[in-house]
Parts: sequence; structure tokens; C-alpha cells
Amino acid sequence: MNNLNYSCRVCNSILLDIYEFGNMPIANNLLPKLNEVYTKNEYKYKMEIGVCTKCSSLQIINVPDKELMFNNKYAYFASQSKFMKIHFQKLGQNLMKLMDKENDYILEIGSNDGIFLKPFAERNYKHLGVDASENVVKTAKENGINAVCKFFNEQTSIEIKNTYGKAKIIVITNTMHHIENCQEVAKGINNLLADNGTLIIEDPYLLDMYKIGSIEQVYAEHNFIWSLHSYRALFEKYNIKLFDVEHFETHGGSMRYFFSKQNILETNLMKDYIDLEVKNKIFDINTFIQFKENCIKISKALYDFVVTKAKEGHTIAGYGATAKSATTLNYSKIDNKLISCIYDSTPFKIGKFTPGTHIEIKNANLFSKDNPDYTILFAWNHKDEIIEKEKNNKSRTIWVEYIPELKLTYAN
Ligand code: DWN
Ligand code: ZN
Repeated sequence: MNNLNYSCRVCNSILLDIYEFGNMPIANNLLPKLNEVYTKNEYKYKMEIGVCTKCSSLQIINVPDKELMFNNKYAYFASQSKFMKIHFQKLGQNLMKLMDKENDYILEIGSNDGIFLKPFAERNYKHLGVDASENVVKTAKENGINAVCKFFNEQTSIEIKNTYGKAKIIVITNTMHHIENCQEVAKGINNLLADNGTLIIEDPYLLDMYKIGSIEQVYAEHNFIWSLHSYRALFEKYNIKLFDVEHFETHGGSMRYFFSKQNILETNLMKDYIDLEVKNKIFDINTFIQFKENCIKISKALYDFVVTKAKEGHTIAGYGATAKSATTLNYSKIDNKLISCIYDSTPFKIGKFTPGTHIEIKNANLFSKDNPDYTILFAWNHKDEIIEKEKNNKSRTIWVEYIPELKLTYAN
């Protein structure tokens, strides 16, 4: 821990305590090959986390340059999960009801491969997707989405407003926490959101992360982990008010937030979560200290398990080359000497190597043939979808879950 003076990027208060999690690679920066050219110069940054005891915001302190994280080699394609497709389709159906098809348009910030906007494009709703990574924008366009490749900030909001006017609905899922300068985004949203418009944000929820005790949601992309209190602290400065929330189990526990420029009455559910956050002491640094101790316990348990099984001569693999696992693997020092490979269905990831730990990523189609003795479920948030799929493929392995604690499940 060090207590150099850092100020909170949400509310500008001094961050009292900073916790170090060691040198980390960028979570989605997969290595195309395993040779000196890539391994020797592999970019790493010191992952330090600060917790604001005024607004509860958890944030990474020295965030790597955004171009290093979001570029033409971005590894995550959201449409790889059928479950997430349905999850976002349901949201889309509800929002279409709020739109006048002739006059309104919907803006998505962080539109990735078009997983959310596709139904809007198919039904000819006016829409615009903005994403900073060229390769996913290209895929979105191939999916018929009206998408542009830009970092979203106040300047981008001015350009969009000049072309499209103000948006009736702005949606930001699993992206707001990617953006270091959250003030710029709030200014841009204030500039673009119609006076009778609705802003919807969804991302991993601070209370859930504290509950499962996993540091996994923090990595160089997730520069913030938000709560109702920290989002309210950010947007109130721009007269954008939180009035409702909805909780989901996606990504280990996510919160969906509803904002408006109107004085809409706060729902009881929102008030309940505000109380729950206070009751769970999210402003108390000891809550974070306890969380950190739990993270250490989880990673030590996983490390000891893998080392023991490797010593016994068992084959150990992983399933889901998730960005999240980059934190656990590098923090726990579990690398390609201990894990033979990680299976994944994402064409862009297959054949590449995990950042920092250099584990080969293999096509998930090979999993049922290879049948490793133990398989660590790194895509634990997609457990049901993956175990069901592999059950149908007659895979025989022992699934290893490590959050919130070690748990073994025989596949068949
Ligand atoms: O916030 C973010 C979330 C939304 O997605 C991004 N910053 C980055 C990314 O995080 P992640 O990589 O941890 O997300 P997922 O959704 O947990 O990744 C699942 C991985 O598992 C993907 O690489 C696809 C793979 N997968 C698979 O191989 N077979 C997933 C499913 C469902 C499957 O059946
Ligand atoms: Zn703060």
C-alpha cells in the first residue's frame, strides 16, 4: 500500500489508500506468436487500485493509454454468447417501445460487434453505434449496423449532434467502466441526450464484486467498478439524475442504471439499493481490505490446486480465454508451464497466446476430443451455457471453479 495523493476521477476527493496488485499486461492484448519479438517487449503496467471513501468509486490509478487497449486487435466479440444475445434483445424490445420510429434515434456507446443494435437495424430503427476498436466496428458494419469507429468524448458528441441531433435513448453496456476520463463522457452525454431522453448504463456491480471476493473484474479495460452512489456522484454534476435500477446475474453480477434530465421520481428499488450500499459499508476502507484478503485467498487456493495436480501428472487446461482471467492468471502466477492450453470459440482468439502467462488458446471444438483431466472454467459467468454445450459433446473432464471458492464438478 502507498498513500501518495491521488484524486478520485469521479468526485475529486483524495484517495486515501492505494493497493498494488503487481505488474499486469493489458487483459485483451493476446500475443499472435510466442517469440522474443512479442514476449520481450510485452507491455506491462503496475496495477494499483484506489478506493474513494467519499463516493465509493473503485478505480485503477495509472491507466494505460486507451489506444493500447482499444484498437484494431481488440479480442472481445460479445456475440460469442447466445445467453448475452438474448439478454440484450430483451432490453432492445423494451426500448423500441419508447421510440417514435420516424423521428427518434438510439445511440450506443461501446457497440462492439453489434450484439445489442442488430435488432434495431433489422427493424429499420434509426440508430448509431460508436466503438473505439476498428475490428469490432468492421464486424458490426458487416452485421448491417450503422457504426462509427471513434473514442466517445465531448468532441465526438458535438460531431454526432451536428449530424444526427439529440438522441432519445443512449445505451452504454460493459463500456462506461472502460473510459478513464468519465467526466468527458458525462459532458458528451449531457450534450447529446434529448431533454425527454433516457440514458441506460449496465456494468459489473461493485457490491457483487465485493461479495464474490474476486479481483477478476479489475483489469486494464475496467478502470472503474461502479455503484449507485458513484454514478449518482458523477452524473448529478451534469443534471442527469438516476431514477431506477435493475440487477442481473450477468458477468458475476451487473447493475443496469436508468437516468433522465427530468425530475423522475426515484423508484423504491433504487432506494433499497442505496440503503444496501450504505449497509454494506462501501465507503469504509476496511470493506476493500477484507476484499483484498479474499482475493489473495482465492488466487492462492487456485495456485496450490494447479501445482498439486500438475505434480501428480494430470493434464490441466482452461475454458474461456476471458479478459478477466488475465488478472487471476498473472496475479496467481499460473502460466503455460502449469496449464496446457485454454479453449475458446472466438475465431480472433484461437491460435494466439494469453497476455503475460503465454498460454496457447485452442479452438473449443477440440475440447471434447482432447478431454483434459481438469478444466478451469475461466468463463465462469457463462457456466451453464458452456457445461451444457460440452455435455452434448460428451466431454469427460473435471470442471474446476475457483470463485468464490474451489469447486470440482465431474462433466459426465
Ligand atoms: O467488460 C467486458 C466483458 C463484457 O467482456 C470486456 N471488458 C471484456 C470481456 O470480458 P471477458 O473476456 O471476461 O468476457 P466473457 O464474456 O466472460 O468472455 C467469455 C469468453 O469465453 C469469450 O472469449 C468467449 C468464450 N466462450 C466460449 O469459448 N464458449 C464463451 C461461451 C459462452 C462459449 O460457449
Ligand atoms: Zn470519489
